[in-house]
Amino acid sequence: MNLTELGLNTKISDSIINDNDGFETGRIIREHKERYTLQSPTKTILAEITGNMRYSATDNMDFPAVGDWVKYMPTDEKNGIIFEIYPRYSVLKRKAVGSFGDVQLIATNIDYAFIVQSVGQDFNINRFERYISLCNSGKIKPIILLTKTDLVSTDETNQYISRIKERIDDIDIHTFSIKSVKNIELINSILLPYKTYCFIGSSGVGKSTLINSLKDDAYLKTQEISEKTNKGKHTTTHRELIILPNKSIVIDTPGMREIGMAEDSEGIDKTYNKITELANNCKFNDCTHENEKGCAVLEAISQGIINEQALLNYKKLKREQAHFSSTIKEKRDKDKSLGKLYKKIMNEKKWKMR
Ligand SMILES: Nc1nc2c(ncn2[C@@H]2O[C@H](COP(=O)(O)OP(=O)(O)OP(=O)(O)O)[C@@H](O)[C@H]2O)c(=O)[nH]1
Ligand SMILES: [Mg+2]
Ligand SMILES: [Zn+2]
Repeated sequence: MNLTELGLNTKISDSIINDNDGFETGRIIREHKERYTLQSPTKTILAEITGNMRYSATDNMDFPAVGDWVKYMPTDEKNGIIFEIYPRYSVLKRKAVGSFGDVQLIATNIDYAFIVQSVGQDFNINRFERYISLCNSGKIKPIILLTKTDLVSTDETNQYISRIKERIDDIDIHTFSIKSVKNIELINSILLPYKTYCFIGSSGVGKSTLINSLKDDAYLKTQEISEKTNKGKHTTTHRELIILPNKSIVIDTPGMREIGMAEDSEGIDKTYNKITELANNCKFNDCTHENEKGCAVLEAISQGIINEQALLNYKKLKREQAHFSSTIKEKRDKDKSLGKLYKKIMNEKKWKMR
């Protein structure tokens, strides 16, 4: 295996410095609690970060994530220490669940993300737009993948596709069923060698099943969804990077319940580019597109150019993003004043010790 086979490309190779002083280059392929499995051309290493990295970290972005390229030093054949995370060219992140003003990194240095939903109860266009916004924020090209199409008729599958197209343009949409050899072959041919793909979506939609079908062995654990709730049982618990026989690189992720917007609003604007462009023509600069006179967005809705549901979802995502930005600012201010307080105490201590 060489670095290209691990997904190294020109977007990352420029920042990698090979100074031959005992350091090596690897890619994070699995994340454990405070430990990381990394892959180099010759070794699979279980690594920890340096104490310095840990203490200087201000948020989750400063810790390694699956997909990261790192500079590490092996301590023996199986263990090592990570000294540096090379700059990421793309980042998939969301608002961390249940914590105040923090983000969670899902994966990094990804070229494409398959946003997976199964036909039936899981299908939700608002959620597609959420995921697409995260991809657009993180400079990742989104692809829609509709799974379990064996459960419905071809007509119904086509209806699902039309419903997506009514709301979202400029996106590739693929359908998949594990029961169709043709479908498996098609996905196999779509995946390009040395490119990195991430699979994201709710639990039970068949992410791991699909990835297994592209491998020569059933490597990932899969599990039937609950009969009672019709939902997945959160079978995948770790994010994991896998190199497929077709030389593409895929990252399997655990099913997500919440896909909260992080601080970046450009991703939302790009997802709803029709709305953001039209908003420039609104009479008032601070138009909320609620009921103002001369609102170009509302006008477009009445003409059927924009879907009303899309506008509602756009506003919701924007509100969430704004709320998150203000909590993160509050947190940073708090951290700053805590830092000042700490410095003051330490200074006083120094005085006393003199
Ligand atoms: N009918 C049908 N069932 C499928 C298909 N793909 C997957 N399944 C089933 O759906 C269930 C869940 O599949 P998984 O691959 O574990 O789902 P997952 O998305 O990885 O779920 P998490 O790991 O929990 O996020 C399993 O019982 C699969 O056999 C499909 O194309 N058709
Ligand atoms: Mg899974
Ligand atoms: Zn307006």
